[in-house]
Amino acid sequence: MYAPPPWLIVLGASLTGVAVANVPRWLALGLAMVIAASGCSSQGTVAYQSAPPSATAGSWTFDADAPGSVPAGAEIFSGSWVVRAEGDAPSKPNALCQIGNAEFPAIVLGPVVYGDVTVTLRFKPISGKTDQAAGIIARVQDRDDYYILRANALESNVNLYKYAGGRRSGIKDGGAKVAAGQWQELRLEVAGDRLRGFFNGQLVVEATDGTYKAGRVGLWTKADSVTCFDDVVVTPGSSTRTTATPAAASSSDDRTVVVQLGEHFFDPSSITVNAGTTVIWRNNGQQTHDVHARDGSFSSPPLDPGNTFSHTFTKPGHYPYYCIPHEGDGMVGEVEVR
Ligand SMILES: [Cu+2]
Repeated sequence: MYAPPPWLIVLGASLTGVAVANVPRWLALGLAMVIAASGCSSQGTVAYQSAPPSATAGSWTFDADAPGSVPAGAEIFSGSWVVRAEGDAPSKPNALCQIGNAEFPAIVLGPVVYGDVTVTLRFKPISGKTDQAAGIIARVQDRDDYYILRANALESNVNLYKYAGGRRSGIKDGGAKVAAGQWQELRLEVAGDRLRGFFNGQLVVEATDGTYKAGRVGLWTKADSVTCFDDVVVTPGSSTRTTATPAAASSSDDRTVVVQLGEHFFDPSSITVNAGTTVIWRNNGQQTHDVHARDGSFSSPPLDPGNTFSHTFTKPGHYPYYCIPHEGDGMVGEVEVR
Protein backbone atom coordinates (compact mmCIF):
# COMPACT_ATOMS: atom_id res chain seq x y z
CA MET A 1 0.00 0.00 0.00
CA TYR A 2 1.25 3.52 -0.90
CA ALA A 3 2.43 5.61 2.05
CA PRO A 4 2.76 9.34 1.24
CA PRO A 5 5.79 11.16 2.67
CA PRO A 6 4.93 13.38 5.68
CA TRP A 7 5.27 16.71 3.69
CA LEU A 8 2.74 15.52 1.15
CA ILE A 9 0.24 14.63 3.87
CA VAL A 10 0.59 18.14 5.31
CA LEU A 11 0.26 19.77 1.88
CA GLY A 12 -2.72 17.67 0.89
CA ALA A 13 -4.49 18.11 4.17
CA SER A 14 -3.89 21.84 4.45
CA LEU A 15 -4.85 22.69 0.85
CA THR A 16 -7.77 20.41 0.20
CA GLY A 17 -8.80 18.62 3.33
CA VAL A 18 -9.14 15.42 1.29
CA ALA A 19 -8.37 12.04 2.78
CA VAL A 20 -4.70 11.16 2.91
CA ALA A 21 -5.23 8.17 0.64
CA ASN A 22 -6.47 10.50 -2.15
CA VAL A 23 -3.48 12.83 -2.10
CA PRO A 24 -1.43 11.27 -4.91
CA ARG A 25 -4.38 11.39 -7.29
CA TRP A 26 -5.19 15.01 -6.35
CA LEU A 27 -1.55 15.95 -6.81
CA ALA A 28 -1.41 14.37 -10.26
CA LEU A 29 -4.54 16.27 -11.28
CA GLY A 30 -3.13 19.49 -9.88
CA LEU A 31 0.14 19.08 -11.79
CA ALA A 32 -1.78 18.44 -15.00
CA MET A 33 -3.76 21.66 -14.47
CA VAL A 34 -0.57 23.68 -13.84
CA ILE A 35 0.99 22.33 -17.04
CA ALA A 36 -2.16 23.07 -19.02
CA ALA A 37 -2.36 26.61 -17.61
CA SER A 38 1.26 27.45 -18.48
CA GLY A 39 0.70 26.07 -21.97
CA CYS A 40 -2.21 28.49 -22.39
CA SER A 41 -0.23 31.54 -21.30
CA SER A 42 2.45 30.94 -23.96
CA GLN A 43 -0.32 31.39 -26.55
CA GLY A 44 -0.63 35.00 -25.40
CA THR A 45 -3.30 37.10 -23.80
CA VAL A 46 -5.98 38.42 -26.14
CA ALA A 47 -7.53 41.57 -24.72
CA TYR A 48 -9.13 43.09 -27.83
CA GLN A 49 -11.34 41.25 -30.32
CA SER A 50 -12.07 44.29 -32.47
CA ALA A 51 -11.43 48.01 -32.74
CA PRO A 52 -14.02 50.70 -32.03
CA PRO A 53 -15.17 52.44 -35.22
CA SER A 54 -13.88 55.69 -33.73
CA ALA A 55 -10.22 54.69 -34.26
CA THR A 56 -8.70 57.65 -36.09
CA ALA A 57 -5.39 58.32 -37.76
CA GLY A 58 -2.54 59.67 -35.66
CA SER A 59 0.86 61.17 -36.33
CA TRP A 60 3.84 61.92 -34.12
CA THR A 61 6.75 64.22 -34.98
CA PHE A 62 7.74 64.77 -31.31
CA ASP A 63 8.56 68.39 -32.17
CA ALA A 64 6.00 69.84 -29.73
CA ASP A 65 7.24 67.59 -26.89
CA ALA A 66 9.79 68.98 -24.46
CA PRO A 67 13.29 67.48 -24.78
CA GLY A 68 13.79 65.03 -21.93
CA SER A 69 10.09 64.15 -21.77
CA VAL A 70 8.02 61.21 -22.92
CA PRO A 71 5.29 62.01 -25.48
CA ALA A 72 1.90 62.72 -23.91
CA GLY A 73 -0.26 59.62 -23.82
CA ALA A 74 2.63 57.22 -24.34
CA GLU A 75 3.17 54.25 -22.03
CA ILE A 76 6.65 52.81 -21.54
CA PHE A 77 6.71 49.02 -21.20
CA SER A 78 10.49 48.65 -21.01
CA GLY A 79 13.73 50.53 -21.72
CA SER A 80 14.60 54.25 -21.51
CA TRP A 81 12.67 56.36 -24.01
CA VAL A 82 13.16 60.09 -24.30
CA VAL A 83 12.38 62.94 -26.69
CA ARG A 84 15.57 64.71 -27.71
CA ALA A 85 16.85 67.02 -30.41
CA GLU A 86 18.47 65.16 -33.31
CA GLY A 87 20.36 67.38 -35.73
CA ASP A 88 19.41 65.33 -38.78
CA ALA A 89 15.85 64.42 -37.76
CA PRO A 90 13.53 64.13 -40.79
CA SER A 91 11.23 66.64 -39.11
CA LYS A 92 13.25 68.98 -36.92
CA PRO A 93 14.09 69.45 -34.17
CA ASN A 94 13.07 66.35 -32.17
CA ALA A 95 12.97 62.58 -32.38
CA LEU A 96 11.95 59.92 -29.86
CA CYS A 97 14.95 57.81 -28.88
CA GLN A 98 15.58 54.63 -26.92
CA ILE A 99 18.84 55.13 -25.03
CA GLY A 100 18.78 52.41 -22.34
CA ASN A 101 19.39 48.69 -22.17
CA ALA A 102 16.68 46.09 -21.62
CA GLU A 103 15.68 42.75 -23.12
CA PHE A 104 13.02 44.29 -25.37
CA PRO A 105 12.56 48.06 -24.91
CA ALA A 106 9.01 48.95 -25.94
CA ILE A 107 6.68 51.94 -25.77
CA VAL A 108 3.01 52.30 -26.71
CA LEU A 109 2.27 55.65 -28.34
CA GLY A 110 -1.33 56.12 -27.24
CA PRO A 111 -4.56 54.55 -26.02
CA VAL A 112 -6.25 54.06 -29.41
CA VAL A 113 -7.10 50.47 -30.33
CA TYR A 114 -6.84 49.65 -34.04
CA GLY A 115 -7.99 46.58 -35.97
CA ASP A 116 -6.49 46.77 -39.44
CA VAL A 117 -3.78 49.41 -39.34
CA THR A 118 -0.76 50.77 -41.19
CA VAL A 119 2.14 52.22 -39.21
CA THR A 120 4.85 54.12 -41.11
CA LEU A 121 7.88 55.74 -39.50
CA ARG A 122 11.44 56.88 -40.01
CA PHE A 123 14.17 55.39 -37.85
CA LYS A 124 17.91 55.71 -37.35
CA PRO A 125 19.94 52.98 -35.61
CA ILE A 126 22.75 54.86 -33.86
CA SER A 127 24.70 52.33 -31.81
CA GLY A 128 24.61 49.01 -29.99
CA LYS A 129 27.10 46.17 -29.58
CA THR A 130 24.54 43.41 -29.05
CA ASP A 131 21.87 44.81 -31.33
CA GLN A 132 20.97 47.77 -33.53
CA ALA A 133 17.26 47.29 -33.88
CA ALA A 134 14.26 49.44 -34.75
CA GLY A 135 10.76 48.07 -34.57
CA ILE A 136 7.05 48.73 -34.85
CA ILE A 137 4.65 46.93 -32.52
CA ALA A 138 0.97 46.55 -33.38
CA ARG A 139 -2.13 44.83 -32.05
CA VAL A 140 -0.67 45.40 -28.60
CA GLN A 141 -2.75 43.66 -25.91
CA ASP A 142 -0.46 44.47 -22.99
CA ARG A 143 3.27 44.57 -22.22
CA ASP A 144 3.66 40.86 -22.99
CA ASP A 145 1.49 40.36 -26.07
CA TYR A 146 1.82 41.94 -29.53
CA TYR A 147 3.23 41.68 -33.07
CA ILE A 148 6.68 43.08 -33.93
CA LEU A 149 8.18 44.19 -37.24
CA ARG A 150 11.81 45.02 -36.71
CA ALA A 151 14.78 46.08 -38.82
CA ASN A 152 18.30 45.22 -37.67
CA ALA A 153 21.40 47.05 -38.90
CA LEU A 154 23.76 44.34 -37.58
CA GLU A 155 21.92 41.42 -39.20
CA SER A 156 20.65 43.10 -42.42
CA ASN A 157 17.13 41.81 -42.03
CA VAL A 158 13.57 42.95 -41.41
CA ASN A 159 11.63 40.28 -39.51
CA LEU A 160 8.15 39.63 -38.17
CA TYR A 161 7.74 38.27 -34.63
CA LYS A 162 4.97 37.39 -32.26
CA TYR A 163 5.40 38.31 -28.61
CA ALA A 164 3.08 36.16 -26.50
CA GLY A 165 3.09 35.75 -22.76
CA GLY A 166 6.39 37.64 -22.66
CA ARG A 167 8.08 35.23 -25.08
CA ARG A 168 9.23 36.17 -28.58
CA SER A 169 8.90 33.75 -31.47
CA GLY A 170 9.73 34.29 -35.13
CA ILE A 171 6.93 34.47 -37.71
CA LYS A 172 9.05 35.16 -40.80
CA ASP A 173 12.39 36.70 -41.77
CA GLY A 174 13.00 39.12 -44.62
CA GLY A 175 16.30 40.37 -46.02
CA ALA A 176 17.07 44.09 -46.36
CA LYS A 177 20.22 46.17 -46.27
CA VAL A 178 19.59 48.16 -43.11
CA ALA A 179 22.20 50.88 -42.49
CA ALA A 180 23.45 52.21 -39.18
CA GLY A 181 23.53 55.97 -38.73
CA GLN A 182 20.96 56.71 -41.45
CA TRP A 183 17.30 57.63 -41.41
CA GLN A 184 15.29 54.92 -43.17
CA GLU A 185 11.60 54.09 -43.52
CA LEU A 186 9.83 51.15 -41.94
CA ARG A 187 6.15 50.29 -42.47
CA LEU A 188 3.94 47.59 -41.00
CA GLU A 189 0.55 46.79 -42.48
CA VAL A 190 -1.77 44.53 -40.54
CA ALA A 191 -4.98 43.55 -42.36
CA GLY A 192 -7.07 40.65 -41.11
CA ASP A 193 -4.52 37.94 -40.35
CA ARG A 194 -2.03 39.25 -42.93
CA LEU A 195 1.16 41.00 -41.79
CA ARG A 196 3.31 42.89 -44.31
CA GLY A 197 6.61 44.63 -43.62
CA PHE A 198 8.06 47.32 -45.90
CA PHE A 199 11.56 48.79 -45.82
CA ASN A 200 12.11 52.07 -47.70
CA GLY A 201 8.86 51.47 -49.56
CA GLN A 202 9.70 47.90 -50.66
CA LEU A 203 7.75 44.86 -49.44
CA VAL A 204 10.36 42.68 -47.70
CA VAL A 205 8.41 40.26 -45.49
CA GLU A 206 4.86 38.92 -45.54
CA ALA A 207 3.09 36.30 -43.41
CA THR A 208 -0.18 35.40 -41.76
CA ASP A 209 -0.98 34.97 -38.07
CA GLY A 210 -4.37 35.07 -36.40
CA THR A 211 -3.44 35.43 -32.74
CA TYR A 212 -4.29 39.12 -32.29
CA LYS A 213 -7.29 40.86 -33.89
CA ALA A 214 -6.89 44.44 -32.62
CA GLY A 215 -4.76 46.49 -30.27
CA ARG A 216 -2.63 49.54 -29.67
CA VAL A 217 0.53 50.51 -31.60
CA GLY A 218 4.02 51.51 -30.53
CA LEU A 219 7.78 51.30 -30.98
CA TRP A 220 10.32 48.61 -30.10
CA THR A 221 14.05 48.00 -29.96
CA LYS A 222 16.28 45.30 -28.53
CA ALA A 223 19.00 45.03 -25.90
CA ASP A 224 21.52 47.90 -26.06
CA SER A 225 20.23 49.44 -29.29
CA VAL A 226 20.31 53.23 -29.26
CA THR A 227 17.71 54.06 -31.89
CA CYS A 228 15.77 57.21 -32.78
CA PHE A 229 12.32 57.37 -34.36
CA ASP A 230 10.51 60.22 -36.13
CA ASP A 231 7.44 60.98 -38.24
CA VAL A 232 5.28 58.11 -37.06
CA VAL A 233 2.02 57.94 -39.02
CA VAL A 234 -0.74 55.54 -37.97
CA THR A 235 -3.62 55.02 -40.38
CA PRO A 236 -6.62 52.77 -39.72
CA GLY A 237 -7.06 50.20 -42.47
CA SER A 238 -4.54 48.46 -44.68
CA SER A 239 -3.89 51.30 -47.10
CA THR A 240 -0.28 51.88 -48.06
CA ARG A 241 -1.11 55.57 -48.29
CA THR A 242 0.24 58.18 -45.96
CA THR A 243 -1.64 61.37 -45.27
CA ALA A 244 -1.68 64.22 -42.81
CA THR A 245 2.01 64.51 -42.02
CA PRO A 246 2.52 68.26 -42.38
CA ALA A 247 5.70 68.23 -40.31
CA ALA A 248 7.34 65.72 -42.62
CA ALA A 249 6.55 67.95 -45.56
CA SER A 250 8.66 70.76 -44.09
CA SER A 251 11.71 68.53 -43.79
CA SER A 252 14.94 69.79 -45.31
CA ASP A 253 16.46 66.29 -45.29
CA ASP A 254 18.20 65.81 -48.63
CA ARG A 255 16.63 62.37 -48.95
CA THR A 256 13.23 64.05 -48.87
CA VAL A 257 11.80 66.30 -51.58
CA VAL A 258 8.57 68.26 -51.27
CA VAL A 259 6.25 68.95 -54.20
CA GLN A 260 3.43 71.48 -53.66
CA LEU A 261 -0.06 71.01 -55.08
CA GLY A 262 -2.09 74.03 -56.19
CA GLU A 263 -4.83 75.07 -58.65
CA HIS A 264 -4.08 73.27 -60.96
CA PHE A 265 -0.43 72.34 -60.93
CA PHE A 266 2.39 70.46 -59.22
CA ASP A 267 5.31 72.66 -58.18
CA PRO A 268 7.93 71.75 -59.21
CA SER A 269 6.23 69.66 -61.88
CA SER A 270 9.47 67.91 -62.88
CA ILE A 271 12.08 66.71 -60.40
CA THR A 272 15.14 64.47 -60.52
CA VAL A 273 16.07 62.53 -57.37
CA ASN A 274 18.41 59.76 -56.28
CA ALA A 275 17.04 56.28 -55.61
CA GLY A 276 15.99 56.06 -51.97
CA THR A 277 14.50 59.55 -51.92
CA THR A 278 11.08 60.09 -50.41
CA VAL A 279 8.90 62.56 -52.29
CA ILE A 280 6.23 64.28 -50.24
CA TRP A 281 3.33 65.95 -52.07
CA ARG A 282 1.60 68.61 -50.00
CA ASN A 283 -1.71 70.14 -50.99
CA ASN A 284 -1.27 73.87 -50.45
CA GLY A 285 -4.29 74.65 -52.60
CA GLN A 286 -7.93 75.29 -51.76
CA GLN A 287 -9.35 72.24 -53.52
CA THR A 288 -9.00 68.49 -53.18
CA HIS A 289 -6.32 66.96 -55.39
CA ASP A 290 -4.62 63.60 -55.72
CA VAL A 291 -1.44 61.98 -57.06
CA HIS A 292 -1.49 58.95 -59.38
CA ALA A 293 1.43 57.28 -61.13
CA ARG A 294 0.73 56.36 -64.74
CA ASP A 295 2.26 52.93 -64.11
CA GLY A 296 0.26 52.47 -60.91
CA SER A 297 3.36 52.27 -58.72
CA PHE A 298 1.94 54.90 -56.35
CA SER A 299 -1.50 56.33 -55.81
CA SER A 300 -2.82 58.72 -53.19
CA PRO A 301 -6.27 59.02 -51.69
CA PRO A 302 -8.06 62.35 -52.26
CA LEU A 303 -5.92 64.94 -50.47
CA ASP A 304 -7.84 67.73 -48.78
CA PRO A 305 -6.10 71.10 -48.37
CA GLY A 306 -3.16 70.73 -45.97
CA ASN A 307 -2.83 66.97 -46.39
CA THR A 308 0.21 65.15 -47.71
CA PHE A 309 1.09 61.94 -49.49
CA SER A 310 4.54 60.38 -49.65
CA HIS A 311 6.28 57.74 -51.74
CA THR A 312 9.84 56.45 -51.52
CA PHE A 313 11.45 55.82 -54.92
CA THR A 314 13.80 52.84 -54.74
CA LYS A 315 14.28 51.99 -58.43
CA PRO A 316 15.75 54.24 -61.13
CA GLY A 317 13.28 55.16 -63.83
CA HIS A 318 10.87 57.73 -65.22
CA TYR A 319 7.64 58.15 -63.25
CA PRO A 320 5.01 60.42 -64.82
CA TYR A 321 1.95 61.10 -62.66
CA TYR A 322 -1.22 63.20 -62.65
CA CYS A 323 -4.18 64.47 -60.60
CA ILE A 324 -7.36 62.60 -61.60
CA PRO A 325 -9.85 65.51 -61.43
CA HIS A 326 -7.48 68.02 -63.00
CA GLU A 327 -5.45 66.10 -65.56
CA GLY A 328 -7.46 67.87 -68.27
CA ASP A 329 -6.36 71.20 -66.76
CA GLY A 330 -2.73 70.20 -67.19
CA MET A 331 -2.16 69.06 -63.59
CA VAL A 332 0.59 66.56 -64.42
CA GLY A 333 4.10 65.95 -63.13
CA GLU A 334 7.08 63.64 -63.40
CA VAL A 335 9.80 62.19 -61.20
CA GLU A 336 13.11 61.09 -62.69
CA VAL A 337 14.90 58.63 -60.39
CA ARG A 338 18.62 58.02 -61.08
CU1 LIG B 1 -6.08 68.43 -58.81
